[in-house]
Amino acid sequence: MGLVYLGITGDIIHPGIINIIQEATKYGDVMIGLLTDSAIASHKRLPYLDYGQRLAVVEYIKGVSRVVPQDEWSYIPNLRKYKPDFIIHGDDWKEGPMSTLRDQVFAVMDELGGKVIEVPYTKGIDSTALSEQMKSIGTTPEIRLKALRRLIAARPIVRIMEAHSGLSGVIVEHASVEMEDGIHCYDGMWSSSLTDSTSKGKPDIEAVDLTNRLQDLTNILECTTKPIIFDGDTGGLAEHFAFTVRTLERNGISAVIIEDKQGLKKNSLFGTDVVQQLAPVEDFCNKISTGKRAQVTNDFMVIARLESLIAGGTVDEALARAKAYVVAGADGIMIHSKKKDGHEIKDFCTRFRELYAHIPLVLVPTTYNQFTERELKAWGANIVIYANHMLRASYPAMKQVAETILSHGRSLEADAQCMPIKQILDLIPGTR
Ligand code: SPV
Ligand code: MG
Repeated sequence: MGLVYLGITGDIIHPGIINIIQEATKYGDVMIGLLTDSAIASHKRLPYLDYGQRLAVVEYIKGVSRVVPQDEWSYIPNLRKYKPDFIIHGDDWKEGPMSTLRDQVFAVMDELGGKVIEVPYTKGIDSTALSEQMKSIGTTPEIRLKALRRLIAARPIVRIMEAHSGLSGVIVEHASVEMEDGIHCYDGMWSSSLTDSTSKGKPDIEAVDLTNRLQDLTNILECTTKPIIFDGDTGGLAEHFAFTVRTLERNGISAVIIEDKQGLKKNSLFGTDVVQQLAPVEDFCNKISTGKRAQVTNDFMVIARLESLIAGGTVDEALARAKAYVVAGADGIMIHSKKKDGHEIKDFCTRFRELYAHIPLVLVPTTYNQFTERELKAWGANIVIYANHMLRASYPAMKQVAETILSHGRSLEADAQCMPIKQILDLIPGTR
């Protein structure tokens, strides 16, 4: 009898896993390598339960002798560390993206003098399929709210996409692309003041009130599970901001970002002719700390957005404000710029990281969009927000179809520019 290693996520315990554990006990003591949140998030969506909750379940499964953390997606570092006599795995890894890892595991076990045991995959049950079913069940405000902090801890960089309606939320929720390093998907949604107001044909001047914006949010909340960051504009008066924080929190929103402008708020990406006044530092600090005092949970985040660079200020000025906002209790900093070259943003990020190793840093690379997420991460960013792309994509597509129908006096020619009726009927569960 020897030591048998089994790596699992342990988010959904199903008969397929119990079957493998039972099989493993025939070879010796079963050591579970429980994948950490960051190991899972490097390849898939974040598990529903955090590591501690999963550990509490897995260590009581009959047949399990010991549970150790597996910090990487690959089993190899733990195989080298614990040198088990066996590793056991379902035989479903023979094909598909896991097959490379399988080859590596065979090579390492051979080198260590151990064996690989493959058990027939339990048909009809696998955690990926179950996770898809769980998505259709939905989430709770509490789980959704907490998810952003978990993602910041688990992902190299958290990827957020704008959503302004239920339908754009559905796209953000489900969009995924299989890449060499795993499945890429969006981690959450940005509720943008610009796209919320534009989709109503109104200007982005804090004119669309909170009640109105919450109606859009409710539609998104009803058909998605991923965390949401709310664009809180200036936050209004501190007294109003306290109410906004509570309302957002109650709805399961993870974070609000407020910007340090004063007077009539204009969108930051306007030309240089629009000069926006910055709020006095103490006033904005007071707003941040009023928001922090108002929140009920420990997990909600108030993120302070610096408009110094937009207003023509220097990186030094922005850093001075960032320090004051952190002292006032900000859970994160967003630095904004409309310059294309990204120099000042990179400079700010590097210097901010020298001051604060762990305070989350948010970037909105709408103008400096030549930089990849990998590069922004290297500068020190934790969250990247694609702030308006769903709305900007939909407008030209709708306009083109409207004009095509006008120029032909019928809709036949526009069909190629539209999704098929069958597809739209299948898109939303329950339509058929
Ligand atoms: C928004 O999306 O409304 C924002 C980001 O505030 S920006 O438009 O870049 O100012
Ligand atoms: Mg905005």
